[in-house]
Amino acid sequence: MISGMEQQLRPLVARLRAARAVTVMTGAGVSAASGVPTFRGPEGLWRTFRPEDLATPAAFARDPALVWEWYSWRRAKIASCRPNAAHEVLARWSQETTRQVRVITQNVDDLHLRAGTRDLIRLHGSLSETRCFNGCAAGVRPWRDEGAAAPDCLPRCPHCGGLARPAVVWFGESLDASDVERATQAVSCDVFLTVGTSAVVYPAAGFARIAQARGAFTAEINLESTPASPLVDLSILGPAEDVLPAIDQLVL
Ligand code: BJW
Ligand code: ZN
Repeated sequence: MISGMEQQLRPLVARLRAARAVTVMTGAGVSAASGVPTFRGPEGLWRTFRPEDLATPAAFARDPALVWEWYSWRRAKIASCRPNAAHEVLARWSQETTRQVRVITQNVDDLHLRAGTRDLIRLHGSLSETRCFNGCAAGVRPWRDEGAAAPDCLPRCPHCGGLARPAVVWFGESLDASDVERATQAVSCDVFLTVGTSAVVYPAAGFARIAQARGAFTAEINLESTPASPLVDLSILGPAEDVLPAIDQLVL
């Protein structure tokens, strides 16, 4: 007896079995089951906090203590989170030697890395790293920093003494050129799968369409429909932490 879900997954499973190169792009929905808040939706961060107050260079220049307070709270939150079944499946796929599976993430938590994902492409940086806000040459390179910032003693760049900032990509900022280059290469694949992203933030939101134009079979796994749903070859509605393990079992 074939379940409804299995029936729905069949076209994707067939493509995954035949694929030599698979690219998976993830968003906040992949980490939701681990307890990391998403950005959009009923429980999302942007319901309570305004991105223009917290996630732009202008917001940091205006009130660095407020921005650091928010990021310190989020650092503390992710410290208690663990990778879930979705991260684990993707980590295992990335370690395969028979086909190439590349993972691109928009997530700034470390859960893909902690699950063991190889050669992860992190488009929006890392919540656990800090870099110079002053623009000094040496401080461009982020350093590991998982601590909380004290409002009266904000983190400083060890190279120039200027203010340091979370090493994430804010709205209006360019993504790291080498990450974009790696992602652009990864978009050339046989199967391009997006998981747990609202598909509204660019350039990431444009990758599925580019992959499709280059001949990839495209699929989306998400709790709800997104602007990408009508464009992809297959849209699967469901939680990533259930759907990815189900696909993993069927592909075997
Ligand atoms: C589940 C689930 C479960 C829940 N299972 N699913 C072209 C067109 C229009 C605008 C632009 C454009 N190009 C650039 C822009 C401007 C801007 C942009 O895209 N704006 C749009 C919002 C309109 N982009 C930028 O500014 C980017 N920079 C850039 O392009 O530079 C060049 C440039 C410079 C100057 C001018 C113009 C161009 C940078 C974007 C940086 C995004 N930064 C953030 C914050 C990171 C730091 C931090 O964490 O604080 O990144 S914003 C936030 O959104 C975060 C995320 O990575 C990103 C994407 O969110 P994501 O992952 O999709 O999460 P959600 O919450 O939106 O969705 C979760 C989904 O999961 C939901 O659908 C749920 O249903 C689902 N879900 N549980 C499966 N269990
Ligand atoms: Zn500096």
